[in-house]
Order: sequence, then structure tokens, then C-alpha cells
Amino acid sequence: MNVYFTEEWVKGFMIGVKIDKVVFTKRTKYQHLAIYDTPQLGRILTLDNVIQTTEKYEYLYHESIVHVPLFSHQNPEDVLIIGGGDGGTLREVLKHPEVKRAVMVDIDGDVVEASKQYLPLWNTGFSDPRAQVLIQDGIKFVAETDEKFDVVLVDSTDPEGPGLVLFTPEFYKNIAKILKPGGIMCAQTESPLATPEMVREIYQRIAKVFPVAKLFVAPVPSYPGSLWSFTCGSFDADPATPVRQPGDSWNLKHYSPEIHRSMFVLSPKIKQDIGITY
Ligand code: AG3
Repeated sequence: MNVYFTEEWVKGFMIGVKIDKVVFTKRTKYQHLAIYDTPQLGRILTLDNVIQTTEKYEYLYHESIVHVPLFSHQNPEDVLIIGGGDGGTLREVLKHPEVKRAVMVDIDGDVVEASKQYLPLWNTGFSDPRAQVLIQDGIKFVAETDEKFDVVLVDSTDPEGPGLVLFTPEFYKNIAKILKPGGIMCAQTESPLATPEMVREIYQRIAKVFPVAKLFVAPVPSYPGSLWSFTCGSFDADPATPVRQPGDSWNLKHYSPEIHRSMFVLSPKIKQDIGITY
């Protein structure tokens, strides 16, 4: 079989991966969900024909979006994840013994169910008693909850379709309201190499809401641009400085305190394209 899955997030530039097997597909209430087995990237999950996560490279994304904010926080007890239906972010969050409660709010229950059934590498957090999974609109949850969190992670799709609302100034303002003192939010903020204008817009929105807004990067070869960005926002914590560190038994593949610091080192071109002045 010589069948390729192709993604064209950047128009005129496709990412293609050979598929061995279609594991599962479903048109959910919100998006088209597919899980494939591929010889190069292992099992992959796509939403609306966009690669979300791959067995080969998921650790680069999940260790980055989770461990940078959590290791910069003195005592991350209450963590909120918006999106993250595949479970990878939840899995990494629960590695921190400080975490007493991890609430994950994803709008699409079909993604969570598919992960429970077909994504054993990602789904181990769902059975942890500290995990609470809510299938509802994350926008609404953040706007209406009375709870406060130490860390809020936004593990969304691209700013298109169901994910678009997770990049608005209103959403960031509502996150700011539910952060405890010392709290940190961290969102995936697209590729500074593939779509710099988009990253600039998102970063500037976050920087308008949070006095501390720091962007960092990690390689994710299965996403357009190969270099991915995340942005942390806070009122009073420095996301670039780790204050605790992982144990050897965690077996992390990308994150270390040295990598943590290095991820905030940005090239002159990226700084200029995004409008980063610090
Ligand atoms: N969510 C961010 C994926 C964005 C990828 N974009 C693209 N391929 N055009 C990942 C979810 C992982 N838990």
C-alpha cells in the first residue's frame, strides 16, 4: 500500500506521512477524527486533517507544554487543562507528586473515548484518581468556574474550527481571573517559523493580559515549521526559571532543567517577527 496522509495547514506546503493502517475514524459532533498507524511516526491522531500527535514525537510537545510551567511553579497543586483530549498532557501533569487535582476540560468526548481505546501511550492518566475529565466547552468552564488553579494549560488545536475561540483576548482574560497567586498559564502558540504572523498575533494578545508573557520553543518535526512555540503568562512567576526538577525515575526524553532555560533563548529573527522585546 502506498497511501499517504497529507496535511496542508500552510497552504502550498504539505506534510505527508505514509499510512499502513486506518485504525479508527469518526465524524464527531465537532470535527473529523482519525487514528492511523504509520511506519515512520507510529500511531498518529489527526483532527480535521491536521496532525495533532504522533507516537514518535509526542514527548517533545507534551513534556514542553507541561514541565516548563509546572517546574517553574513552587507548588502546583491544582492544574487545569483545556483541550488535551488525547491525554498526553494529563499524563505528564500527573507525574508531578505536588499535583493534587488535574481537571481536564475537552469539548469533544469522542476524542477522549478514542484515546482510551486506541492510544495506550497517551491515555495512562485517565485512570488516576487525581484526574477529573469534563466533557464540556472550555471557554464556558473558564468563564463560569468559581475554582482557582495554580497552572492552566491550553492544549488546543490550531486557531481554526473548534480551536479558534481558545486564542481570543476574552479567553486569556478569563484564565487570568482563575489563576491563584503565583499561578502560570501555558498555551500552545503555533510555529514561529511556519506562521510567524499568527504567532505574533497570539503572543501580543497574551502579553496584553499578563505582565509576564514569555514564549519558548521546542522541536516537533511532525508539525509545520518543525519548531513549535508555547507561551506562558503570569502575574508574579518567572516561567523561564525552574524551581524544582524531575527525578531520574521519570525517564523524561526531552525536558531537563538545562533544556528548560534553553527553550527561552530565541533567535533574533524570531524575536523580531513576534515582537519580543525582552
Ligand atoms: N495540539 C496542537 C497541535 C497543533 C498542530 N498543528 C498542525 N499540525 N498544523 C496538540 C495536541 C496534543 N495533545
